[in-house]
Amino acid sequence: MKDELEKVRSAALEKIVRSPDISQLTQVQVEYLGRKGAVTRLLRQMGSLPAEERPVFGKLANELKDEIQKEIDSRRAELEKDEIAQRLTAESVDVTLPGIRPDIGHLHPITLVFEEIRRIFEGLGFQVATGPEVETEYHNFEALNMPRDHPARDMQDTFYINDEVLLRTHTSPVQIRVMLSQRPPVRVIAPGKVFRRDDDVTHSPMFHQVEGLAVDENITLGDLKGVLEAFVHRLYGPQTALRFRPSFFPFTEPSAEVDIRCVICGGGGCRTCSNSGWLEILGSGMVHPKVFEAVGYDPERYTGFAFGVGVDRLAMLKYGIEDIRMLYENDIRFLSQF
Ligand code: 2NL
Repeated sequence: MKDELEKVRSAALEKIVRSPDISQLTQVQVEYLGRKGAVTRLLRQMGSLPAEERPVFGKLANELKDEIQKEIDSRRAELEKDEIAQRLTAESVDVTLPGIRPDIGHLHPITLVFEEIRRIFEGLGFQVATGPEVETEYHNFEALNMPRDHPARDMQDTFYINDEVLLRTHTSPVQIRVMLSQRPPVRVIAPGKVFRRDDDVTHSPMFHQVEGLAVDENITLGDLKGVLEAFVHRLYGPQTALRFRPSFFPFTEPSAEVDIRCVICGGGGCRTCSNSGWLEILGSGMVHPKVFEAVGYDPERYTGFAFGVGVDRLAMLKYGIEDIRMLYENDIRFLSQF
């Protein structure tokens, strides 16, 4: 029986040290110390021994049981330590590694310039008005003193939907709608997309415009000049020189175009200003009495000024964009620079 104990002991100790993980160690524990385990069985067989041998054998068997239990506990502690060490290596995070930068969106340069213009005119007491891009001939042309036979109407190469419906060629019809729906005083700007049948290196069939309109008693050309000067100085800096040149539009009288000192060369002459030292950025004038008549305003009582500015060109000048097509291709490498 003692030999038996020794055999069980060496086999058990061997299996304990060789257990590669906690689950196999638990199996070894069941195999030796469980209800049907080898040591348990030996203790049960004690009854068949002569009475005088029982205490000695019982003592040895219980010592063996304790020893195996002790070995299992220490092996378990060792395996647990190993497992934790392994997890620490496997799951460790190097906090010094550079992070993965998420792609974030950018505002389009046209949007940035729209926002800047809006902020400037809001500061001058103007409100933003919007309206449909698909317009009637009436709001886009008739009400603006351009009857069907008016030469300015062929000057504008227009996308027609049908005889009376078209893609707006300017945002003036938004202001016509504002005047039709409210009495003076009016101070609005109308930003948005406009459409003309032009498509070459410097023209796009869709481009962006902001128009402005102020109507009240006693609005003068001086008000027009003051507002446009404040606008240019806030957009391009207070050192920017302006000049007003007489011009013609069917919807204003008198009319003036506004040039600014070339923001690229400072007036010395370059490709952008065609060596003139000036850049044409705005058309403007005093609202024509015929326009007031069309919207039911009394031209004897009210005067007003209006202007229109192309936003695509302003954005190109502001950000040094040379090719207008960059604005419409939506190339992420271009857009992410703003
Ligand atoms: C240009 C010229 C201009 C207007 C737009 C306007 C609007 C109403 C009444 C009278 Cl409702 N005028 N708008 C006036 C003068 C010029 O734009 O070259 N834009 C880029």
